[in-house]
Amino acid sequence: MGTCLALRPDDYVAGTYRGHGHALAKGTPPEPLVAEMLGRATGVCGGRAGSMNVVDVEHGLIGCYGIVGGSIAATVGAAMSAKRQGGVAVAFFGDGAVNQAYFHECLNMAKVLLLPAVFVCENNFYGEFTPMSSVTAGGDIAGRARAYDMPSAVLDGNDLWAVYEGASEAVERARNGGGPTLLECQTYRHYGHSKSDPAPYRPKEEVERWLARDPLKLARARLLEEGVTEERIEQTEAEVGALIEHAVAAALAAPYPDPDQVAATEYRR
Ligand SMILES: Cc1ncc(C[n+]2csc(CCOP(=O)(O)OP(=O)(O)O)c2C)c(N)n1
Ligand SMILES: [Mg+2]
Repeated sequence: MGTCLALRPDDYVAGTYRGHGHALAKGTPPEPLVAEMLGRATGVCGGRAGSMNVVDVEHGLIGCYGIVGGSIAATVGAAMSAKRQGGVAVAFFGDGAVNQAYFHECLNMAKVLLLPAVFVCENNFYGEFTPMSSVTAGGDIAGRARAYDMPSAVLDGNDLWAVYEGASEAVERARNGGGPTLLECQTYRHYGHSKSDPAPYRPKEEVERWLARDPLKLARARLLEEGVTEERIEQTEAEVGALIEHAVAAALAAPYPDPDQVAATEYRR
């Protein structure tokens, strides 16, 4: 959310298999997004992409990728196009993607071509069941940008304002011809890797420390501090809750795509 607040509607983003938040933040309305998650014909991809591979080009979401790090390569391609149009392309990916070959290929190419790209690593310190520190030589993700003479920053990924400020700087640099940036946003998974993972491999103290820093709790505290009233926050929460409930009900009532309709499998802008 913090990153997308720094973008224009026609900028590009690519997300991960945890891409629903990326889609919402970039402007995909909840109704066709939920319908896509449930495989319905009213989904943003006609129910053919499903939960992990949502695409919404109309809102600049060039794709969400079930392949770890797929967003990085797609973003470099989008940034080549964005460069001609004055736009910016952003890749979201996990700590698990930074040891893949194409992370390095793409950062190198983005810098050599001075592309308007922002690489946003959502470092939640685990890739499935594996601690980041045990598979990432050096342990310093942002520091890898130095090898490419690329600006980088470590941000508090649970602080909306910190991410917005860091992303704004990177996006402006990209838009003004200053080339790519690598941002490492440090955060945490509230649950296991997926709903079937109880995550017993994470130390209790570590989980408690991070849950106390829930980004929503932090944002609420900051808003109250800045003079936004409790009533206003509750009203917004109720409005958002109603929007989501409506989207879920509409999706559940919608039909599945017709498998005989070949046209339904094709993407049309
Ligand atoms: C190329 C590739 N290798 C392996 C997988 C299996 N896989 C799915 S999620 C995941 C963990 C990725 O961790 P990270 O990038 O840190 O993202 P997180 O789930 O923590 O957000 C793995 C290994 C995959 N989807 N793609
Ligand atoms: Mg991770």
